[in-house]
Amino acid sequence: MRLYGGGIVSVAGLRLRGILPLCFATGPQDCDCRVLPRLLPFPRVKCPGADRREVPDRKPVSDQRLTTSFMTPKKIRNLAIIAHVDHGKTTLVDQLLQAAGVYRENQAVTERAMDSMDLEKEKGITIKAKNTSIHWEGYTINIVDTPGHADFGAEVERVMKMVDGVLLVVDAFGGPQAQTRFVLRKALQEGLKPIVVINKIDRPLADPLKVHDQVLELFLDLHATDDQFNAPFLYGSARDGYFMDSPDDARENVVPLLKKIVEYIPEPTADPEAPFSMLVSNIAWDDYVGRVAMGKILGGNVKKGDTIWALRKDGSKVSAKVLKTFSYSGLSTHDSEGGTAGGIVGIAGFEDVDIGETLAAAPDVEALPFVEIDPPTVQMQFSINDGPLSGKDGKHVTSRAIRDRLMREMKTNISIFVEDTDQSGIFNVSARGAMQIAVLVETMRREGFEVCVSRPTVIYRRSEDGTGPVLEPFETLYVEVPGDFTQGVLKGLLNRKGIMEHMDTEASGRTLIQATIPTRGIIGFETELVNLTSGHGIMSHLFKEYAPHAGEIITRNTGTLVSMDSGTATTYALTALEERGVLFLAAGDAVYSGMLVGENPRVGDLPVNPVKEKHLDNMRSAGKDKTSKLSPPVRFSLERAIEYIENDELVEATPKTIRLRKRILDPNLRARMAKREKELAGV
Ligand SMILES: Nc1nc2c(ncn2[C@@H]2O[C@H](COP(=O)(O)OP(=O)(O)OP(=O)(O)O)[C@@H](O)[C@H]2O)c(=O)[nH]1
Ligand SMILES: [Mg+2]
Repeated sequence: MRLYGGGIVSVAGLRLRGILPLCFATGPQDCDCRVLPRLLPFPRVKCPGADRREVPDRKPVSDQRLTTSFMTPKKIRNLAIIAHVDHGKTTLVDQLLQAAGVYRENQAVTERAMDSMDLEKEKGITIKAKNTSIHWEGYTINIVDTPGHADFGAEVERVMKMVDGVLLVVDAFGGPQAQTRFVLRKALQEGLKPIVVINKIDRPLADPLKVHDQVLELFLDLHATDDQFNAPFLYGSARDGYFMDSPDDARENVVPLLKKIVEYIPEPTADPEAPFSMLVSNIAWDDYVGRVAMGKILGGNVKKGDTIWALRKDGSKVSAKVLKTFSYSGLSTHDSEGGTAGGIVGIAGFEDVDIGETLAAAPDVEALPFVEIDPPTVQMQFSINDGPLSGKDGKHVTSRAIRDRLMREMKTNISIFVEDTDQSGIFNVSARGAMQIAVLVETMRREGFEVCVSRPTVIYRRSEDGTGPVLEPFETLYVEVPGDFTQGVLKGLLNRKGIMEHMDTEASGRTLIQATIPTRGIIGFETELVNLTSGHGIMSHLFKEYAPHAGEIITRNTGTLVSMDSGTATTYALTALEERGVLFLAAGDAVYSGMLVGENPRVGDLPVNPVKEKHLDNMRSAGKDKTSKLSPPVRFSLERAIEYIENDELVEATPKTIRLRKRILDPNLRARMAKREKELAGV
């Protein structure tokens, strides 16, 4: 019997806790003691059998995989599906899975099956690139589904070395958007062959031929080679399950697309006779064997028991035995017999291996080149929750736990950088956008962490010699709004230091605006756009350049109501406060001094007391209090809260609540610090 990490176990019907003949290794990567039972004392110790590293196999599920994992490169196609957000990539993968018979008859078909993370399902967007494979007409087609949101662009970058071609999906109504340009540029730079899929032709205002021309213009703009420019086009609907070579062909199924993939995407250039080599493009986790390095095998083959080398980024080389290999097909991951040149494989055995590193049969080979990853542009501070309600609903609250978690994130998420600061318990986290950091905070909340996070700031730079002016990141912003809202949106852009470059009004009445805007100005603009256009506006943006600082941007022209007392909010106090502004909390909510409880319509902070009790001078007035009706409070989503706060404020994120607070809770200290800052600024 083995129990990882101890706990309660049932032995012959008895529930026992504590000293048991258990191995307290944290997983089989630490231990494979077969000589149990062994009496080991609490606390957790390493089992004496820990040095033998052999793991029993789970049998592969189907023989088909056994044969396909050792296919020749001729019969393998590796492709990534890339597009702007929501253009239908994941829905397209659903159709390919169905066409390849992944679902048994009567089996419920999962919508957007590749969006398997909880957060992806809730938000309806893809966050992590994931791979699967299908078998069709004797071919193994490895498919990588990628995210289309700009903040997760690095997920697209990192899989570029894993594939030999891309399906560029473009919405037949919206046409190419900001992220279409970004992902296509990355694919063309890597020399990958594209197939263009004009999707959603079922939409009433779809104009596939116009979008065809727009995509060709984009190819020209991005300096595609002749071969890339002559990419095949397919038209269809991922939702309804058909693709055709021409928009007028009969709408039948996805076979024309599968045929094009096999015919046009090149077979991997991998040499089966060469020694084993692979570039690590992704890291996964297996509960039994720990870290799993995934990538495309560029030479030779690999199987369980082989000794291979990891060529680390810092130049060091370590060897390890392959504990297990995995293949990815249909909706699941399977143990495999190994992998051969051209195929995509997961390899377990290294406790510490990162994306971008090379695995090879011998230590004396050159490390394989990895793709260039764009630098992060925004930064946020993560700190321990030092508020009075700290530790009430989170399991992980210490600085060490937060630091370990952030460092772990940096290992699997190549566009996130974590740095210690000179203040203990405070870490700087840099990323591609506020949404990417918000997803990390949300994930940590769900894992039981409590953290405080600051408003995102952009990462400034100096010109190369360090003497020039301060530079800040700028983006190209694309906005589409119904014509009536144009004026309001232009005013909003101007306030955020946006400079309009191009404006076009279509016959349908839609106005397309292209502007250059500091990244600072984009933070929070999406919410403003939704409010300005009653939800009809859409926007996308793309990093453009570092340029001189554009001057101060005021994104919030309201102040806040700050609690000056701690306790429980009362109906009596909140009823009075409603006249002062919009409230963020309801009666019964816990409050502390320094917490933001509402929005003050005027700039500046107004101290208020939301916990004041009514002085009960007789029974009748006590009854009246209960009948008071309060408007429902504004409850911020995590992303909205992060964009809303100012620099002297923090978002307190715990598993159960999101609170806004002043960075300095003590009102006297806060006032003193504000005064000192003003003096320093010479105001
Ligand atoms: N009308 C129509 N809707 C579609 C079609 N394909 C996808 N959709 C819808 O478009 C929305 C987005 O689809 P997804 O497949 O999640 O798009 P995606 O490109 O994977 O999005 P991200 O991964 O977040 O970038 C969903 O509501 C789909 O139902 C289509 O062919 N026609
Ligand atoms: Mg998706």
